[in-house]
Amino acid sequence: MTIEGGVGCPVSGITRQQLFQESTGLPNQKFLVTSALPYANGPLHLGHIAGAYLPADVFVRYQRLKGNDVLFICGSDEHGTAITVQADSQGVTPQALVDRHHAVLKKSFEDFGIRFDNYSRTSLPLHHETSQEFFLQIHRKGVLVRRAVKQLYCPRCQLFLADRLITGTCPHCQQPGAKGDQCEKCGKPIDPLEIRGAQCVRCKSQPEARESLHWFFPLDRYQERLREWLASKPHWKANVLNFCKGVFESGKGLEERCITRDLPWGVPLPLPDSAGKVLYVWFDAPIGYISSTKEWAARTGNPDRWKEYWCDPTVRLVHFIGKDNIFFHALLFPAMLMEHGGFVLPDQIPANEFLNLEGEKFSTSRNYAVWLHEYLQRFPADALRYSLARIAPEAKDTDFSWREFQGHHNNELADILGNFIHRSLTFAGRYFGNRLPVRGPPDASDSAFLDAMEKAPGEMGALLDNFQVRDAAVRMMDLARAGNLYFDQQQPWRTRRENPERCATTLHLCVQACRVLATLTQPILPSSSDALWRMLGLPGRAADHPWVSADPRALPEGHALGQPEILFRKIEDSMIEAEIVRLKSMARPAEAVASATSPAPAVQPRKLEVPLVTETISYDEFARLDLRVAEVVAAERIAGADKLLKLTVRLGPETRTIVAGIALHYAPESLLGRRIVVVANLKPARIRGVESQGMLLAASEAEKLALVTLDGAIESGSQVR
Ligand code: B3M
Ligand code: ZN
Repeated sequence: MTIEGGVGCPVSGITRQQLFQESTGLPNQKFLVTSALPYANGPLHLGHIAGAYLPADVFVRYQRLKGNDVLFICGSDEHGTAITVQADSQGVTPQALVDRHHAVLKKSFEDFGIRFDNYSRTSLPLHHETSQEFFLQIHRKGVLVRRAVKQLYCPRCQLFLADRLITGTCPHCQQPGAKGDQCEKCGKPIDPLEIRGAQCVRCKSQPEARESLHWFFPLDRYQERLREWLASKPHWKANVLNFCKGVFESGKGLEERCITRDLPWGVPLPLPDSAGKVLYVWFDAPIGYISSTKEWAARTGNPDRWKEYWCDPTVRLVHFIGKDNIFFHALLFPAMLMEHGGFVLPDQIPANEFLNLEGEKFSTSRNYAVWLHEYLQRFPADALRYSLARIAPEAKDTDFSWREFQGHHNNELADILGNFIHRSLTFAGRYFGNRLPVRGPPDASDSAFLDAMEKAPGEMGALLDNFQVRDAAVRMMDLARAGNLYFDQQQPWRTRRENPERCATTLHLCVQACRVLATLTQPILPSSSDALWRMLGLPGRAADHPWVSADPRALPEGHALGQPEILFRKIEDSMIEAEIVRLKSMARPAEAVASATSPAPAVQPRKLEVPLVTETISYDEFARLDLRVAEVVAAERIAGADKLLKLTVRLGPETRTIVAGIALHYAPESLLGRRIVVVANLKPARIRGVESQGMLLAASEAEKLALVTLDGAIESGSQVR
């Protein structure tokens, strides 16, 4: 059969893959693509997106257009000490914490156009079973070693203390308030048993050293196998190969790893006498790729189908990660897979370097970040997809700046790509009855433009095959740039009168170039590609047509075009300035974060400027105020009001909406689950069109503001006196 790329081809009876395959004549390659499972203890920021998610999504979309069979897998990583510590500090259960964050993560991926085939979570029973089976399989082979490990135990909390639950004086630099994993002052790793005057972070009591039995995975024994295996991957990225080489050659090389923990949260160790023990999070998390695939298979009606990806040696397994996860994906997980047997090993690990933000590192603890879900409330996904593609940290750390983002959008997406499409389609609309004009014999510049159109898909595709999203974005834009140049040189506005046949040829080629661009924009700018497809008057979506259909002959002469629209509206300076102000004002200074764990630094005495206390009132007058404990269950910004947040709070059985002027001081998601104090019997008031049913209490001093919260877990709805 033949495929006419431009005019929507009905996909009936045969699968899209078969159709693509016949049209490309290429063998169908199977890919299993994974993106690192984000920890479900916070939202996603642009650094995460640039590292492990956008590059993966672009790759997947492109491979599908090539007719390859791709399964794209991810999910939330819901275990680990960070999650238990955070849940503890917020007075919620780990499950409640991860439930809340999982929902936010899943939604922001969807809104950003990251199309996983399955987005799972590691707290699911299916994942627990899968990880336990995996553990047991290697345990049965007798390779795991059991050893007694000395650890700090808090008798009061009845808990073996994770490193971060221990505080004391750094044994290296005597800095007080150091945590049991690493000293923030001297940066040296701390052995928790060596920390001076150790205290339990939760209850401040003194922990004692106790022995606990743990299982170790003998990673040291895999050094040679891993080295040989990696030697067969000379084409891998230098950061991955160099990292592994560094590990092999440093000190003792690979060492055995403890793969169990004493924690109340995680995958329970499936062995007798193991109460209170769970699998180490980095043991179960990569198995999450397998359990997410199983969940997909079950959901799509064939529970065994996961094996078609994990157990078929011709499948190419590709792990998209950030550079901080190289050890686990290039060494630990492959060794686990080798030991288990029966699974494919990674075929590629295109690890990315880090993205910085306006010249500084992203910092969740300082709230110095651009959060994806907040970005999406103000700007379109494609604008960010393009800008992040253009600065993808492929070979070195790169920097996101709002001004550069604006430049990418206004000067490239709007002025080059959007402009070319708009001028071509409106011209054809106005002077050719909104139909594709007839093409006459090509002259030299037509041929050069035709040549550029023919070459672009192959060149951009080769870059994408090679994980070079950055250059691929440039290559895509180059075709639009060439289009503008061609349009300017041909001057169709002149030839329209002087040489109508020439004018028709010019517009024919420009519209065909728009059709080519509809395919080329699919991986990086999926919604813009869909919009362009409609403007071309084509049914369905560009995604339903193979990469090879991007051809300057795809549209038949006379083809009826759709309605042209503006694809990219300019982003105003004021929008960008507001973002820069927001970023700076939401960030906490580094000292404030450090001092949260260490004793307060000596502060300069300064003049107090507190307002005078107002006149005395009687107790009865005070008692008229009905103050209540409220739990924040939702929080969002109010469009057009920079300072306001709309909170949904629970007061016992009742739910209320409260509008509060705290947006400059609190990120909405940082409020979820917090217990605050509200005036419950205040007359409702309309603020920016929203009815505010109460008022929250907060302390303020000059520019600062702090919410009144509770020093203990009191039920919402309780009275405050
Ligand atoms: N959750 C770490 C991270 O987000 C970890 C990745 C797991 S991938 C199996 O950086
Ligand atoms: Zn304790």
